[in-house]
Amino acid sequence: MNPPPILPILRYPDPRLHTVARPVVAVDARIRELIASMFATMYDANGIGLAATQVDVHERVIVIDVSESRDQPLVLINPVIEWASPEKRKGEEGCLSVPGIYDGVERSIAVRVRALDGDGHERVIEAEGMLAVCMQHEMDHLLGKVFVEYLSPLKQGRIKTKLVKAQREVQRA
Ligand code: GNR
Ligand code: NI
Repeated sequence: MNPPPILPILRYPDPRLHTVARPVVAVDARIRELIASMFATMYDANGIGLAATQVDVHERVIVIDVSESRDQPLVLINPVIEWASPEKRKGEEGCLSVPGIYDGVERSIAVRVRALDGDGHERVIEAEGMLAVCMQHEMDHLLGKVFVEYLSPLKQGRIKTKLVKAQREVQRA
């Protein structure tokens, strides 16, 4: 078996990040290969999560690892939020698709999510802390939503300008 390829990550304000992902129809070899590539890509970029949307695949697949040791992989296919705590907290977020930008976003402090795992088995995950934040951030990606859309239009505009400029500079180099 070849090592899974590291995939290019779409960068905000790429319009493809606003695509709504479709449900996975069957957890087959193609999906398992996508998952392996997504983990390789996430670990390579030192991220704690990655949604398929970010690698330009518009199907409902998420990989997560919030562990310090980078050895607690979690796969969420066709995830549904069954319950979200009414209590919310504002925490600093970043995104591999919005490099170098960090800002506060309000999220439910706890969630219960139903999803299929990498073997296609249904699982229910109860999460709080960083895992709860990450699951909500990744499920937003599958709906075409990037965390900066929670910020003021002024901040969004500044972030767009900054990233477009940075992208132009790396293309010139
Ligand atoms: O690596 C990531 N870190 C992070 C930090 C705070 C809140 C959310 C995240 S998710 C992010 C990886 C990513 O962009 N996933 O979509
Ligand atoms: Ni992200």
